[in-house]
Amino acid sequence: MKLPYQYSDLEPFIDAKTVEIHYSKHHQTYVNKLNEALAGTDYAQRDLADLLKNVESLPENLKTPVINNGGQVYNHNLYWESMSPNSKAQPEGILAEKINQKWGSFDNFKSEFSNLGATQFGSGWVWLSVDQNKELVLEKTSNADSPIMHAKTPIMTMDVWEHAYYLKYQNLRPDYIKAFWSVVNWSEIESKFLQAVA
Ligand code: MN3
Repeated sequence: MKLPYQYSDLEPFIDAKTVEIHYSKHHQTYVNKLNEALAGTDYAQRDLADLLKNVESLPENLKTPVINNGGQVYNHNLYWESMSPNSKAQPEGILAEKINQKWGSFDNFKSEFSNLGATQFGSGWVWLSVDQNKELVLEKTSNADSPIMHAKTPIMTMDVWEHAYYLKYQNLRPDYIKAFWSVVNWSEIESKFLQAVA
């Protein structure tokens, strides 16, 4: 996917150099490796979300490359869409109501999401997803794993791999997590929520 903003647009919260290397090197490498793995197969033109939802039905030799590289392409696409230079402080409408119902308040939701990020051991992701009962769920996953592979529809994610924050925040992952809230793209997440429950 094309990055929906310029490298420097998330400054000072996420610095330009980090976004540049993250998008043009890390993310691009996953795209290249996925394309290499699928080249010449019947799966090359399939929708990525569809491949990941049905990853268990793939031929054995494609499962690992699709889980690792396809998972990371999907996860990064959602990560870039989860942020915006035009962030508003909180969600509105039905999503806001559902968050309040489930977690009591937006602040509780925020602190639970942040805590999942701070406690993820090693590389991984934090997710807000819609499950099969159309309920909101918060969870963390390791490496390239993604709720899309487990019958859920992710609507928001935060990358907690070190490459997402190390240049600016070094070992201080909690500072990166705190900064992330200043760039969350709530309008986009609201619209993904409405699609997921429609
Ligand atoms: Mn990453």
